[in-house]
Amino acid sequence: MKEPLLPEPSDTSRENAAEVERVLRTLGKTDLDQLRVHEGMNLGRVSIVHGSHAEVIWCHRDGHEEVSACQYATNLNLRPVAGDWVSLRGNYIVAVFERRNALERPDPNLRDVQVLAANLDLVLLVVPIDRGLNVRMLERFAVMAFDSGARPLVVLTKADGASDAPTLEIETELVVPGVDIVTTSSLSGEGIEQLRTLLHEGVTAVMLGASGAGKTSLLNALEGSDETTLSVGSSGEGRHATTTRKLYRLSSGGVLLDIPGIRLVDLMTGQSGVDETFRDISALAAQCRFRDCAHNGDEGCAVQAAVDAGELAATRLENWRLIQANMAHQSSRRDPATSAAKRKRRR
Ligand SMILES: Nc1nc2c(ncn2[C@@H]2O[C@H](COP(=O)(O)OP(=O)(O)OP(=O)(O)O)[C@@H](O)[C@H]2O)c(=O)[nH]1
Ligand SMILES: [Mg+2]
Ligand SMILES: [Zn+2]
Repeated sequence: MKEPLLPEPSDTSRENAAEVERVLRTLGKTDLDQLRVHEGMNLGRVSIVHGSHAEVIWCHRDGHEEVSACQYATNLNLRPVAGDWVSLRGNYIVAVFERRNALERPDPNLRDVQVLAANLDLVLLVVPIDRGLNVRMLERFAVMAFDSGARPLVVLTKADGASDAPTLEIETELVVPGVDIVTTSSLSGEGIEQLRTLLHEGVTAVMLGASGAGKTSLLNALEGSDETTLSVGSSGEGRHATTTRKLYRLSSGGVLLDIPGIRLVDLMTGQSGVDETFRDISALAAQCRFRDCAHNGDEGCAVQAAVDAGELAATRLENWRLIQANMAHQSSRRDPATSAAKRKRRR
């Protein structure tokens, strides 16, 4: 029998590595997350960010886990967000691992992109149906979700208050073709078990929706927890019950990020997300005579022809136009050269 060239690791260190891996899995680590730390450092995942420090759930080398408020090392490579994997030395975050994807929107003052959450498998588009379906909102959220690179999933909420949920589900399918839909009620418990099944170990999900859509209520229904929710005003909008982005570990094994409601006007859209959300229009556009067809009375426009033939809803094209206009507006505001040029022209 040949002697092994290298000594086998001792049983205890093997066990501990397995225990560390087990803890990281409960934090949502997947095979896609390549996390290697240097000697003397520990691995963790950011659960909440409070300005100058972050709460990190992390794992000792011996496999026991801890939650610490961590400061940022000087020259930290990235500003951490909820969902980030980090290297810790003591109570300092010394490195943020490269993100495999991220949910983003522009900074409210439009100077920079704001990262809402990182390293996601699912983006739950949380949309209430107790006052019918807000198609424009769903479209915007879908575009944002597709742009993140994670898989979108529609979660219709407040089904207990909906007049005709089955019809609204069909309407939803037409807005986001090919995206799965779960209809829920945090009040009656409808759909909650189905959601639990989807949020198994290895899945990190973030809830994207307007304030008052019922995101935190979903979390409470899933976990039997008691996080703050607030009633919705007559406009249907909530009052920002949730004010921080926070990562929760679910009893179903998955990880769920609850974030404050997003206002429709804050939504950023990217072209690839628009193309995914409006797959019907993208497919038709390939048949237009001109590659840069604006589908707005252009000669040989296949999209307009489909509307005329009753094969594509005119409102669908109208919404597509609105999103394109909004995108152009946002990118011109983001790009200082364009804004300067505009200001000049206005003078
Ligand atoms: N009838 C009914 N009401 C619901 C349901 N889910 C949530 N609500 C109510 O909707 C209101 C807003 O719910 P929240 O869970 O706070 O909404 P949110 O999306 O977390 O809102 P923000 O934290 O502000 O972004 C609360 O008054 C909830 O009781 C539901 O399934 N049915
Ligand atoms: Mg909330
Ligand atoms: Zn066209």
